[in-house]
Amino acid sequence: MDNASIARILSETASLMEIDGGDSFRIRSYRNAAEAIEALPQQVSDLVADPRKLLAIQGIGKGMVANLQELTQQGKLSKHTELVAKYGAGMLELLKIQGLGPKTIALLWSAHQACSLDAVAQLAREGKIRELPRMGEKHEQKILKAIDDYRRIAGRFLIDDAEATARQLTAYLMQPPFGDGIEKITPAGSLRRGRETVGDLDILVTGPGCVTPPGRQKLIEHILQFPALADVLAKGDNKISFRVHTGLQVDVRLLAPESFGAAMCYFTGSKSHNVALRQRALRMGYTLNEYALAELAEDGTAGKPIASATEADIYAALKLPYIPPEMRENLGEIDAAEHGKLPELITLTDIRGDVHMHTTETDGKNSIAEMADAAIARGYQYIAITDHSKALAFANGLDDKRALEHIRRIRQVDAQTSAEAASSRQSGNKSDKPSGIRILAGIEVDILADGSLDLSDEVLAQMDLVIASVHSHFNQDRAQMTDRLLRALANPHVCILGHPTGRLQLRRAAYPVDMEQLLQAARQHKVAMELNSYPDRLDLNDVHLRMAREHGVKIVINTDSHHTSHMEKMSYGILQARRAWLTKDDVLNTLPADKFVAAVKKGW
Ligand code: DGT
Ligand code: CA
Ligand code: CA
Ligand code: ZN
Repeated sequence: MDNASIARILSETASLMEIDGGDSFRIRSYRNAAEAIEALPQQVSDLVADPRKLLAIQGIGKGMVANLQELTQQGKLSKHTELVAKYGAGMLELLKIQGLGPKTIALLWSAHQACSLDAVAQLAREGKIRELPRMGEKHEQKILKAIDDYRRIAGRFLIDDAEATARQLTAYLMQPPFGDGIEKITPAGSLRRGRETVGDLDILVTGPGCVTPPGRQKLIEHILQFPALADVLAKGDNKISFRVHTGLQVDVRLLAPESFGAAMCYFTGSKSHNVALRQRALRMGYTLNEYALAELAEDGTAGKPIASATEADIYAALKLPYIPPEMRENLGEIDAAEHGKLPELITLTDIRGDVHMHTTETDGKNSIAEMADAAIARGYQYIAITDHSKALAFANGLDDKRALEHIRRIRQVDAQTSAEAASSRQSGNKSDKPSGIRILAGIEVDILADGSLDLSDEVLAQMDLVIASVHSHFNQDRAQMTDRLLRALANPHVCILGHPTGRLQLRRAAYPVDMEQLLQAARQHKVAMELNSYPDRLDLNDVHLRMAREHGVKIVINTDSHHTSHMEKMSYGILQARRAWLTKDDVLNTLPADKFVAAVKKGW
């Protein structure tokens, strides 16, 4: 069982204990342990053998060790199982509703024995929630809306969660002796297309072990032992579908190597790209299915196979260049391919710097120097440190005075790393690791409710880079929010609009805003739009990114890292950029440091 699953079960147990009226001290010990494990770099399963190592982790007390041993050995926790049996799985779903905490749920349970989404929605519609202590009509409406929102997104997963499961399964299958019969394991479906969330995971496996029925049966038996597997949904001759502990469904298909390309093409989708591709095949006298592109026989069936082993073979036989998976949405890509007009999509290696990140000075977990080292390890030429401003009090945001002190410190660390790099060059250091990095002194300044900024213009003027972001008053209407953002864009110090629509995936919808007007203003004032790569955000999304590009507005792809490990999230931003057909030229942080600073500061 991985850390994320362990943390989830502990946190669910804490909430269920709270609903159950449990002891607050014990409840807290479960919550603390869940938080500690979520942030833990090592796997709990590697530590359980030695309780001292567990106890050394802050947040894990004596009472928790036995629980962790039970979780890693049994894959479940009896306290959790017992409470889920008492209240039902519907209770766990209720806990996921925005604004419904354990306290309110406990109230709904004691007054009405409500323990499912349906039951609570029903109570709200009947006006029975407003009658409860400390509740009102407003609460009732909010709960109804939150249940609606939840139902819309339920069953989808963040892209990094899906990818983590894909990696785990791949690593498991690749181990000998089974791994010997496997040549390739690839995710297909929405994950391969880089969609911002994933409904279910489609995994394609090929190799000599997938050719004969007995070989496939052995592999399927082996998959049944996958440690993250929770329950099996369907099992066939060359396919198995199951759910993992997080609730994500996984469809695994075992394929003969000669039809692997056709299967990749079919199961990568999207469905509408497939349909368009099949129509093209038919016009050319071919038929296309998950096994092959084949000649169309007189009777309409598949005749002699034309191409099937690789996707490139299939596209080539259809007289098309290879179309990258991120573009396969039937949004003009086949036409562009036919006319040789496929753009050269941006790649991760085009990125030369990450210019939105936080440090321990506000709500980050690492120092300036640690962030810089992590960026050097990624081969970046520059970063910008952009901590929060004071309106974000819970994040310990900076006022004018602290902001100035902070940029002084950033510049000091910058001077130090430059000096170290120079002396290492002089001493003829021939190591492969690039040393030295430009550390820009920036800020992520809050856009206040009226569109003014949280720090004075004098202070903002001293920054190498200013990101302006909304972190409060999300409930303004469209006109108000648009005016607010337009006012922020008009401030001459603002270089980038941070996470421009404020959505939190699977949790909070984007605030309403006139994107058309926003992009026109961005173009006029030369303010770049951020593509925030954090999987919860991915903001701007692919549709808005494409709009931005059409408006001639430049993009900056950032991670908004609050920890050195977050820098790797850049890849998810790149996927969205590719889905929007962006090239290197559309993205400012593909520029070398000097050019980037000039562009972001003085305009592009
Ligand atoms: P998801 O799972 O909702 O995030 O989205 P996908 O795209 O992964 O959809 P999924 O898992 O239902 O199917 C995977 C791929 O299989 C899909 O992208 C295209 C292909 N596919 C599935 N059903 C059909 C179909 O009825 N017709 C065609 N042409 N392709 C299909
Ligand atoms: Ca899928
Ligand atoms: Ca599927
Ligand atoms: Zn930020």
